[in-house]
Amino acid sequence: MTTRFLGWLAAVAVLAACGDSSTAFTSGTGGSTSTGGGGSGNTGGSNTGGSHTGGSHTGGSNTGGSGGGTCGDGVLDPPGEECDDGGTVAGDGCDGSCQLEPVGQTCGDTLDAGEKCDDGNLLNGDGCNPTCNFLTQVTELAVGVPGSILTSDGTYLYLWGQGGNCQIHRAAIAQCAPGSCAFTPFVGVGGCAGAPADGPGATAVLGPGGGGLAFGAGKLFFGDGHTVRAVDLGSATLDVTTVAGDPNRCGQLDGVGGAAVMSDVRGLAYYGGLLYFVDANMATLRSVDPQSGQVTLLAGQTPNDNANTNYDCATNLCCGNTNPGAPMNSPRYIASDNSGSLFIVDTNGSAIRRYDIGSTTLSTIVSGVGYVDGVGAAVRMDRPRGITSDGTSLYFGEQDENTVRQIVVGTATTSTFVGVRGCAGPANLAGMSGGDGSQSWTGNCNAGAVAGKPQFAVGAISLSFDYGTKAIYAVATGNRLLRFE
Ligand SMILES: [Ca+2]
Ligand SMILES: [Ca+2]
Ligand SMILES: [Ca+2]
Ligand SMILES: [Ca+2]
Repeated sequence: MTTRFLGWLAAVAVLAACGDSSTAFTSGTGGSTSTGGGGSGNTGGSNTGGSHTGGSHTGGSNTGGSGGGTCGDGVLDPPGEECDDGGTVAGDGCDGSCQLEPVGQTCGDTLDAGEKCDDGNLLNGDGCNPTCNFLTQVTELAVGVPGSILTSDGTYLYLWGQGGNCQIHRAAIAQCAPGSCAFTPFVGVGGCAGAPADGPGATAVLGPGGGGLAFGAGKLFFGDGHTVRAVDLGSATLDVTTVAGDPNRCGQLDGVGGAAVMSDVRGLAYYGGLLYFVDANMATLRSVDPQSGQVTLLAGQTPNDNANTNYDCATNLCCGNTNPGAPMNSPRYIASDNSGSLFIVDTNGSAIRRYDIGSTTLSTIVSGVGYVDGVGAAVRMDRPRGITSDGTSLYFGEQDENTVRQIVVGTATTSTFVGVRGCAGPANLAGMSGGDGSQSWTGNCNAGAVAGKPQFAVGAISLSFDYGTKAIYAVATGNRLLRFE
């Protein structure tokens, strides 16, 4: 491993079951373990020919299990690979051994190789971010996209959740431009009718929720209410199975497959042979072994111990975990560092936490209610949402504040990546092209327009860093698809 910085990856977002100030969405998030490059093994269809990565879209098969994998095949194979951009060229953020190359080491002076920009400072939101890998340029690609939970595999963007008509959709990244990012159904019969049913992707019945998306072990995992389900990417018919949980039971009980019980499955992340997820209602982190179906409680409050089942999810524990001893309040999103750490967004707990898989330790990186940029303990946050990582930093949405913030993990330095806090200007982003000083949108943000800073009145809910395009994609209020680059 080249670095103890974060791994990369992941994604996303969304919100809430109840007690959430927004009513637009109902569900949670998803980490992703997929990365740049190819991923053609992921579909029953064909990859679009063009390579947007410069690397080859050889795709290849997703390797099952926890190990192995081929570096440069465009399929992330953790552990072992922290990234896979579809090639073995170093100096582009992902080296020839598929280890991440930390960014930002020479940021703040002049432009160096590997930097997208360098404006001579370490300030954020001014056209070049403090790790010199984003211009903080914002582009709105589409409005009303079919889903609120986002991830990518380097070739496609995948959407799930609110607005998705009980289907998972996808769009080819290379074909996404403003106004022309076309999503088509990937799996799910659609219509939101009938009980959940497994089977070929075209006929499987999915729920309306959307509790996260994550690639791993040749599958696309998705949270679906009280269950974890998966699309078998190696099957020609994209078969959907239920990995664990019972759609008719709610609560918390470890067990195998359908005997396990969960309440509100959210952020997903795959690492080392296990799929990790948070349960927003139960305020816990759990894992499921995709092979055996074994579900295991890893961290979280203990009152919801494994003796409790059959909770009324409408009234129990939702957003109300006020037990002062509880280590989390309402975790909803995960970003996976592909070297053994999970970064958990505790939305109602106003905290970003870290779970170390090796030592099974849960710790807090930043926490505290408010909105203060700064370092470590000085940082305050509102209600953080979807999260993703570029390998050095975490990026998360402050949906209620209309900003996206950046945490450089090595130093816990937190700053506002894009947006102006509290901006309540027009929701229409048309005409806004970003924060590099060239944007034409001026708006009427009530915080006052700030020269050179993009600002918008939409809250980012779900984020996914795409390694191939070195961009962060986000779904924001109104199912707006944004691109930060
Ligand atoms: Ca690989
Ligand atoms: Ca590379
Ligand atoms: Ca530099
Ligand atoms: Ca700067």
